[in-house]
Amino acid sequence: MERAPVSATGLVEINFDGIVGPSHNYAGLSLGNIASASHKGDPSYPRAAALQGLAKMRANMARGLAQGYLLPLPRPNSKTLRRLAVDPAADHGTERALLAAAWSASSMWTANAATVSPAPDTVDGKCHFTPANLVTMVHRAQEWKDTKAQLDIAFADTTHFAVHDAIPPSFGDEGAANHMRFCEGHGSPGVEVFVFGRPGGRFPARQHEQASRAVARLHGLDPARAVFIEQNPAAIEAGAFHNDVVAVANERVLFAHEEAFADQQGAYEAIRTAFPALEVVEVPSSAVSLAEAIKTYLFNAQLLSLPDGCMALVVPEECRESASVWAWVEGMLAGNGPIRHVLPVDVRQSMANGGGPACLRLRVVADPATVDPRFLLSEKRAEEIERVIASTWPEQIDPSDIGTASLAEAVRSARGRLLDALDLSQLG
Ligand code: SUG
Repeated sequence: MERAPVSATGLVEINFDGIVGPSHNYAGLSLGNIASASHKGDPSYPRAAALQGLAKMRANMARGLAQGYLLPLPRPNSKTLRRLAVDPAADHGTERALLAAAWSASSMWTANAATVSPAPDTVDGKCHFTPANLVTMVHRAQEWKDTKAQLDIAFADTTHFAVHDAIPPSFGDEGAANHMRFCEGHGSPGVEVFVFGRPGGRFPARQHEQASRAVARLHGLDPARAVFIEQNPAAIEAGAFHNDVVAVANERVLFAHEEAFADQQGAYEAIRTAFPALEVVEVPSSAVSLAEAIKTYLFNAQLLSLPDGCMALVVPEECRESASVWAWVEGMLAGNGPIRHVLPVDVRQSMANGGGPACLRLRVVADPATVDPRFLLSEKRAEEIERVIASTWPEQIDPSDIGTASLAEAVRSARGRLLDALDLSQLG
């Protein structure tokens, strides 16, 4: 198999996907996330969800790309239940929603786990991580300490990595979902772009400008190579609760919807000033409306550099089912642009909660030899993960199952089996 190009420093992009946890369910917890709201109360299929995610990881590994994973967090979260004084058997109203929050498998969306600044961008030459505080949503605000515990193990080598605490509230930080990096190659110095929202609209602006600026300072970025741009309030209003619902970047390419940014041309200019080689692939609203882009998650894609030097876009299957999106994709492929392949993937269980292929992964640039191997996927580990999921993940969860002692026990024991299989029981 051809391997991903290794830079002179041994740095490659490693995608760390979140393994979908055994309590995956549809509780309608995320205001402003249209898929989450519209699937509220549907039965969920955690086993199928986790296997879909694993198949995506395996497909990328088979393309010769380095692949890692992060583990599901402990659920139901007894600390959250205790701190909010929630009755574990609450059966209606706000208390029921808080109960569901403590059961959420939302850590699967690792694009919100942290912001990552690779070593070539930082003043001390280390790769920096800041876990996202996710303070806007109660079910997500409980994630960061347990996420950090995993980052501390996976990236324990302090000669190469620095893992910070989350930015304190009240500045909301949602991590890599609102961060893009431009570079000539993953191992060369990059320009980092932070996209924030301004509060005041119908839906929460989940990324605060001051959180983005604090992350850039913490990571020791060169101010001339850190760019801050505002997300289009109309995009947030239409359901783009993170920038990665309307834009994605890889190396010198920005793939964005025409209505992604508050000042579209100003945003391109600001990036180009710091990174003159910028190549923009813009999808006009006349070809794909903002609503259709959000429904299909065309931009919530993995834009990958393949070992042969081509770029491929891994999009949700839903894109192929949309006449306007697929017509645009076919036209784009027939042209001479930088994106040479478009590869649909089935992550429907995650999509129904507003999480596409890009939400499910955290991009890290590192030499795999410096990462704790227990977080790196191999075919053997994929088989073990698959075995545990197939034998212990609940097949179906109905809304009324949330809060029951029997499901709590099944979920805890399934996660425990996975930790044991991966020799990570210390995360207990
Ligand atoms: O935070 N959905 C997640 C989806 C996160 C997508 N991530 C990126 N765009 N990078 C969210 O809104 C729904 C949970 C529920 O309703 O049960 C949820 O949390």
